[in-house]
Amino acid sequence: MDIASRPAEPVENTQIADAAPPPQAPPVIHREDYLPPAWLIPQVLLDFRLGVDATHVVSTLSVTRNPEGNGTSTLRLNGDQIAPLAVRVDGREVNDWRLDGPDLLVELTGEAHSVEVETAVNPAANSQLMGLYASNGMLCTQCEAEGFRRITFFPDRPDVLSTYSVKMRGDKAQFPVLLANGNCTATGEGEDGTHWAEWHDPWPKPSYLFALVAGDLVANHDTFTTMGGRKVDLNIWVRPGDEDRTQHAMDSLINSMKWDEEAFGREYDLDLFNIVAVSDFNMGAMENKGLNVFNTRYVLADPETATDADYDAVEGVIGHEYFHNWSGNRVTCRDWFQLSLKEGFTVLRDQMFSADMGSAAVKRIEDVRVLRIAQFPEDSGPLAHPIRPDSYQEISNFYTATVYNKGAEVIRMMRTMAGPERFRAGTDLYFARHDGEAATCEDFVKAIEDGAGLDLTQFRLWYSQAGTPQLTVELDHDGARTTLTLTQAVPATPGQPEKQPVPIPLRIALYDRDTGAHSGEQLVVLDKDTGSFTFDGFAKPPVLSINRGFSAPVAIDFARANEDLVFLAAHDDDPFARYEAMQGLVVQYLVAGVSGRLDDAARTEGRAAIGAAFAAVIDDPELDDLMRGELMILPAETYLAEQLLVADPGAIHAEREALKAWLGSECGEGLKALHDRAAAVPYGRDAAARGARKIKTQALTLIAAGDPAEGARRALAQYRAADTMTDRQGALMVLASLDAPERAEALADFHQRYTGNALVIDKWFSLQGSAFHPEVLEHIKALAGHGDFTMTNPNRVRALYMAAASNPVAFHDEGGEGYRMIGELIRKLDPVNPQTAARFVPVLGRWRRIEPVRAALMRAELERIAAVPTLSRDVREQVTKSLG
Ligand code: 0A1
Ligand code: ZN
Repeated sequence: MDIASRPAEPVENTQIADAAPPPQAPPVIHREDYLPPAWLIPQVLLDFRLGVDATHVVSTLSVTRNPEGNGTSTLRLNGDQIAPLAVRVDGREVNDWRLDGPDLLVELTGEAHSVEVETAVNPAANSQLMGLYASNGMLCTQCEAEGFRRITFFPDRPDVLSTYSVKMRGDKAQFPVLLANGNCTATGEGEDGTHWAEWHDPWPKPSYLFALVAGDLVANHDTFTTMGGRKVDLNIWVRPGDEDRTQHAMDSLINSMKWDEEAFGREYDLDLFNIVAVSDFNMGAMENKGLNVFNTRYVLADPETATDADYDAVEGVIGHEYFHNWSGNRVTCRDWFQLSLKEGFTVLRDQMFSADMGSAAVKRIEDVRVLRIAQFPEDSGPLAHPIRPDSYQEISNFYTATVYNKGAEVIRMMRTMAGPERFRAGTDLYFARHDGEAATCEDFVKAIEDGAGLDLTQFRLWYSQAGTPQLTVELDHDGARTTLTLTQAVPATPGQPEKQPVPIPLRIALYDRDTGAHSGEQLVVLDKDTGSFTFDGFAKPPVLSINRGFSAPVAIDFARANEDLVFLAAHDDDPFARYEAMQGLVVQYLVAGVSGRLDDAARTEGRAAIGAAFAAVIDDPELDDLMRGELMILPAETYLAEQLLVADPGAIHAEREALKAWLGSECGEGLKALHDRAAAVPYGRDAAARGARKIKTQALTLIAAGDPAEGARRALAQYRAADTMTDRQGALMVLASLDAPERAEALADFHQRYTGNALVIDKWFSLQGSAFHPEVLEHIKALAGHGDFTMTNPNRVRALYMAAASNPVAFHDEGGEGYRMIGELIRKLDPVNPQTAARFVPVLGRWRRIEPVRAALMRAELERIAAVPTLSRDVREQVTKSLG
């Protein structure tokens, strides 16, 4: 039976249920329990006989006793769903090995040995996509975090660094291209149509950075000469037919290599850099040494099939993986609790790179939006954890927005406090000090402290405490003196009831109401529960611009007059603060609305202020369109829910939609003019043309909210005239939410036009899953039965169901249908791909912050999942914590 169609629920028989052992809680691993490895593996030889259904692996480890280890004679080699076919020590077969659960234990008497282990795996049956698996007839690996142990037995922990030599043999017709880490050192022909290749990676690395790829692939090839004069061959490998869609990825790679030299002094260290695109992948991409493996989504791009946002994502992920070569590979992590050491820092580096490649202002706004939508809810829910967690059951569950995005914000704060030059001195010291090592977050902080000359004693709390600090702001004006009083509270989170104040660096400016100007930005650091800062020289109360550039990842509670927000939205010279003022205006209004605090007069006043600010944004000739587009984006419903202790998602949706409709008609003429102007801008990849495309769809969304018939008419025209995916997808997105005849026509055309192009068909699923259409749940059910839907491809599963789970109309359906749908998905997907299944649990885990009727339904769904006795460790951990 196909694994995906196994019955998901236990048989309803109380006798069976009673007899079944209770589900076992997976063991908890604690950061404090770290012990150095007992044995080191300076060298690894791997010999692969490749086959899609059966791959045979011989691994030869040179094993030496670690002088810093505990002296045990037992060598523990981790395994996961593999069995040893043979074990040899110093060339002689031994039989006294034992299995301890999934691990292989071998007794060693001396100080250094050669240990050889044979295993066999079935890549075609590997639906988890961890270890060695088959994707579209090719073979590839994913080893981070603990996938290497699904290929061969090994001390699969990041502090065991080895040099790898790999030999692989396989059918030449099936696998014409054979790739591994490092450089190719020899190739040859074998018998029966086979061929082989040997690869050697001179840089010691942990097992999670191992990679192998074999398949029928073609490359876009280029070269890059490093600052030290090394000529590097660059290849982007894709399936034949996709090569014309790789140029943007190649340009992004070359830009990344150059940028890392200039911004961080980091030079590439091999003669070859390979990227391979695979269509079945659990995450975005993987930084394996010299052989990055990418989800096709972050490689393939052309104007016909990729939106401008997709182009940006390709650039950002290519940069991210490339930057890992130093922040992650040359300096790696001692243990998985240190994940943010490489991820937080590398996200910061990719954010800085993208900012330098395009509009820094827009990039900052986008990054903060992601943080608020994805990380803030995580930090205030049952799965909250510090950027350096203290414990885990399944490490895959800790590749989170907290570790990645809050991790980046924490390092960004150090940069803000040090200034760019001193921060660079700190990172230079970090790389010099720890090159070739498996380091800790503490090592990083110490290097920044020493190199940048900062005292980060108290700042370390950002690594150990979870929860988004809440900052209350008061501004008093008395005579000529202005006093700013700041109060912080770090909320309690699971396992951390008491918190200490953290240093919060805030870039601020005070605007003089009469002149409309400020006399310079300042950095204030609040490092106590409460602090006051005084300013002289203002005849009238100044207008405060605070947390400029989002200098600290905090939530701010500052009740202020609409008039001040309108002023900042129009005048602030910090683009982020301008966006923030616009958001603040809308958030204040919508939150008051859903809380029943808006009487008619306040509603009229609130709308008038928002309408005036919007009209100014639409008309402001000084604004570029990319920035105009940002200012026109209304706060997300999840972010609005985050402002409330207990949220009613239905009320939030209704209030936000009502504002959209009001804005659409109030600013209708301006929006139509904007849409017409943008539609006349010819195609280009420059900022002006991209900006025009961005506002085109923003305007269309609001026009459709105000006047659905006019919206549908314009959307269909935009769809038909589209010469880019940006315009086509934007138009289809608007149509997908409308109950209009144009909808079906455009959706059918889109599917037919892009049949066979998986990434675009993903968009087709996703657009319908995220539509605010009254029948969206029926649509999603029908799509789940569509011939193009499959549970085995994570991109397709996410396209439909992440869209559904993030769509308030579908997910928060009053009857609980959306919760049941996601619960059922988790139960069905878990046996196929637990890592991807576990990603859907946190949305249900938000139940405590949702009104009681829905909360009960969400909780019931979590309980239904928890009752499955065979749950994976991944889903079990998330569900248990979400219920607890
Ligand atoms: N290190 C990668 C993320 C990654 C983690 C786990 C994976 O397993 C499926 C894959 C990729 C990054 O930060 O890009
Ligand atoms: Zn990363």
